[in-house]
Amino acid sequence: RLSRSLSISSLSGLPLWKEERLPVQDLLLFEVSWEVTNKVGGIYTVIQTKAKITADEWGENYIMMGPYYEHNFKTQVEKCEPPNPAIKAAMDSLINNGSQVHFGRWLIEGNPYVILFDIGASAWNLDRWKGDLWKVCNIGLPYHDREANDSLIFGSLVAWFFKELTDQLQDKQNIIAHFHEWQAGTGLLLSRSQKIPLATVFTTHATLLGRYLCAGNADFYNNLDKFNIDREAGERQIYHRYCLERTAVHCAHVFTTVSQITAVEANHMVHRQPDVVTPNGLNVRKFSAMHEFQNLHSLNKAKIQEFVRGHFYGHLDFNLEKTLFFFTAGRYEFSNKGADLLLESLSRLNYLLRVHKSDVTVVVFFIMPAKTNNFNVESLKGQAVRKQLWDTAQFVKEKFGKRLYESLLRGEIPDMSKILDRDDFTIMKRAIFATQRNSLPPVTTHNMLDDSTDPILSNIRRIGLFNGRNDRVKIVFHPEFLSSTSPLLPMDYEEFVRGCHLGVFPSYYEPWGYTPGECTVMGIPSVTTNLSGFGCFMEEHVSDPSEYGIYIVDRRFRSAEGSCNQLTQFMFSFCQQSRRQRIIQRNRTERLSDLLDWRYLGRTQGFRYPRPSSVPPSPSASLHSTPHHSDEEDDDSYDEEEEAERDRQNIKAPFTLGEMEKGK
Ligand code: G6P
Ligand code: 1S3
Repeated sequence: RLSRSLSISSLSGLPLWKEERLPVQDLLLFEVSWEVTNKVGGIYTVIQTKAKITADEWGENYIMMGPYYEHNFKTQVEKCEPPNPAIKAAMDSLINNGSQVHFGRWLIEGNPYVILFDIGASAWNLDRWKGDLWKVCNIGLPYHDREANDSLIFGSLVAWFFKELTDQLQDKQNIIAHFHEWQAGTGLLLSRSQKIPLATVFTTHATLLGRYLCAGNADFYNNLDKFNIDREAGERQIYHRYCLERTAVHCAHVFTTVSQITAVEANHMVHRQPDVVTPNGLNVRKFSAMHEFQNLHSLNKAKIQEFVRGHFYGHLDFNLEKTLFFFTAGRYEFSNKGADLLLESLSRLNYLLRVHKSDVTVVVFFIMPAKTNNFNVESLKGQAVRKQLWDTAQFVKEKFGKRLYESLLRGEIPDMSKILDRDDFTIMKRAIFATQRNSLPPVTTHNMLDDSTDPILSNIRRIGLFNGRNDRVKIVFHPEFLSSTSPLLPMDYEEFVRGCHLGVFPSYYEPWGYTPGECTVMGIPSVTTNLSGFGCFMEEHVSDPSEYGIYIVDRRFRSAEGSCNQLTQFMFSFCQQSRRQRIIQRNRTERLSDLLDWRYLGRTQGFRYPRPSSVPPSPSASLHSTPHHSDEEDDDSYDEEEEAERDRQNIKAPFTLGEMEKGK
């Protein structure tokens, strides 16, 4: 496998290198990130999903580097010896000089090798390494900034390792080192300052200033060229971090970012135009049966319905078959992730559904971790009440079944009005009485530590969406990541997404945005914005994204009021779709997954999905267009393969990137 050649141009996109081809066995590729085996945010997803295809291509010459945490190592890594003697010798050199370094295989798809550095065990070097940093680039780190100090220890260890490794290799193998984000960037700048012979790549997934300025409600995109960035960083007390980031950016041979919009941001916030934009992908698993993901939607929706039965006990005066599940999820950055816009739009959606006397109910889940004191009693009680009703129903059903059976054995049809006795009715009445409640179903599932100042709760209080009987929009704020072991909503994130109808991510600051991408590969429609890398990518590669279930809110050229109305309209139109239209739309959404597959991402340039030839699923424009559909909710006769085939013939071109690949 390693005898294959690697075109460097596919890595960097630099015209200078276009013709140069180096054999893979002469290269070692290191990927350095704070999130290797350590889940903090979106970078973990990038690294973890890319591992398989990279390991397939690079084999044993691909190694990741990250910080060592005992728990992560024990639960995610299989310890082993480094097969490359030079790597072993370099590690031994660090270990013999008082540091701790661990090697193993990360137990994810692709099984990549990882080298993990113990930050705590090397902390005794901190003062000396701070002095070294100051000497080479005049950046001083304050003692109280733990993250910056850890970044320096990590970076110093990485640079030291590379020094030892290159001494060992003596030019026998060349090294490419790819660093992610400012925490890992310190290793890059220290390696460069020591003139270690590495080819370096630095990828930013968000600039420090971009994140801070947007979270502070600055009119960011209209003032990109007007900020005094040094002053802004100083005022936010992140000047030293910003210096580390900017130095790493300028020291890298190749600078990349994850989207065009972040490329523009980087140009202003760190003063370097990225050499290449490398969009984020996913490790897409295709089911052999085309409808498998639709079945999974049904199965998982049933689990969410169970939760809703418990949570809204005593208030289940809405039809669960006509209830849609929307959700938003991610890091709890209230305005950056667009939770502010979503809440405002939900209040308008509630109004629209009410005045149109719609029979549709929307339950909206907010999955964003905040500080809590665990689940609240009312939510737990809801699930207990549901369970009790279920047990009662089973008990009565058993009795009923037994009596019916006996009577049939006797050759009699029983008198249905007498088959249950007084006790049975008493049990059932007691169970129903237990569902009486004086309070409204809670809007949050947990006891919040900052209840009175929490931004989601404060806004719910302002707009008055309290899960009242007349509200058509109900809210469930689950301030903790989902887990299949939860006593409340026992589902993992993937199952939950599959069971929902629409993901809503109206972010203001989102360099890429994995959440809508994850929805897409599972065939779940989603809302994104033209300020997110994902939204811009879809606009570029799909002729009419909303036809494929990708709704892009314009947050760039419209006022906040305009964006809010647009989001409301998207959601309202979605609520007007029939079940059949939703099924068709999900099929189309899932067809886009090739676009987000790491295997094809490098080849998407110039590729554009045409508008589907048959039904425009957009409900407002197309409620009665071809192919003729019946509005009967349970009509599942639509044939997805037929439509895909029709599109293939109309387009006369590879319909998916996968087909394009096979045709090569
Ligand atoms: C999937 C299943 C169908 C089910 C449908 C419900 O497509 O294969 O059997 O009817 O989901 O869709 P809905 O949008 O109403 O949840
Ligand atoms: C960042 O993580 P975040 O959610 O803080 O990096 C992600 C991976 O590139 C990206 O998807 C996201 O938009 C950024 O914001």
